[in-house]
Amino acid sequence: MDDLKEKYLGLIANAADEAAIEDLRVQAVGKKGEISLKMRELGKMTPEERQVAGPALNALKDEINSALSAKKAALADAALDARLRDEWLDVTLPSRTRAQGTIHPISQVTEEITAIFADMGFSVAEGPQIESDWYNFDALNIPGHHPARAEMDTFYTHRKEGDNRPPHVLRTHTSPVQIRSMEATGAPTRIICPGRVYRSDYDQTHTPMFHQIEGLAIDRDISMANLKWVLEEFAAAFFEVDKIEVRFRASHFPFTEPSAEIDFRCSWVDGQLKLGEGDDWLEGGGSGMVHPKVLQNAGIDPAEWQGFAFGLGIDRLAMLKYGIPDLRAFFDSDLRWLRHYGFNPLVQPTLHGGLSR
Ligand code: 2NL
Repeated sequence: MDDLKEKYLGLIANAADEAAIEDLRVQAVGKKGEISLKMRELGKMTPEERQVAGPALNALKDEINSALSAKKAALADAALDARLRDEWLDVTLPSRTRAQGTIHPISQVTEEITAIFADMGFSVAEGPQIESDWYNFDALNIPGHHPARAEMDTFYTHRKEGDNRPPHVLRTHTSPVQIRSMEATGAPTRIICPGRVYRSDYDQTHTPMFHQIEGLAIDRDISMANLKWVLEEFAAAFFEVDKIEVRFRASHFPFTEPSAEIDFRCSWVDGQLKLGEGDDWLEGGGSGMVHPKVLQNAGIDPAEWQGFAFGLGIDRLAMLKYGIPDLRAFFDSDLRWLRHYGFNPLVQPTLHGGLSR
């Protein structure tokens, strides 16, 4: 029995892995293992012999079993240690400073605008780019016969032969996102909706896909004065100047009443645009107080709530801020252009760290 004990404890101590441990377990204490066979011999012994050999064999079996599990645990620990050593990674190392790609100016400007409005308490809402005609037009007080539908040069999808439901459209503005958001969360609300929009138009200043950002603030006593302040705060932060004057020009949109075109004070000296000073005005977008019918269509009671909305062209803002002359180049995917106008992907635009460094 001492020989058996020495043999197996030695083998267990030298086992290389968990598979070897399992082999040894079968060999020693498995059903047909060496110790088990010895136990079967107990039957042939005299009662006196059995009284000595029985407990001794049981003790040996226990000892081998605990040696097996101790070695198994030690091997598992060693395997884990080895894995942790292999997979070690120095997370304190700085990132690579020369990244492969650059951030597209439209993504950069969208992030900059988002940072500015987030600071004023607006959250970002997104929605589908393929819309029903209800969300894109009717809910916004643009009925079927309204010239705005034709003016928008809408892209329509096809219906199957015989399906007379109105076709879906590629959204012509991000307003449908605001309708969906009002339906979902009700009033009060403060959101901006950046995203791709589509109109069938292509020349020096128009591409069939472009980017818009709309803003919406609904509460019990929101006014055009709040709108003007928000736009002035936005423009000063975006163009990185101390102060900018906003001018409202009377306008008309079916979804706002009253409606105003947004102009920013600027100067052009030697072809160089400067914002916040001078005697010129730069067209910035459209705005107004949300039409009561639009609030109603979005499930908000216009007797209790009112608010402003505005729409800005992201691509145009990017061209103005970064001196990009041709709109169409935005979507050419020319690597030389992208490297020239692109932004460092490791620098996030923030109000405290700077928008465009
Ligand atoms: C423009 C004009 C505008 C809006 C967008 C809006 C959205 C809802 C309700 C009312 Cl849900 N209005 N959006 C309002 C006025 C103007 O955009 O020329 N954008 C570049």
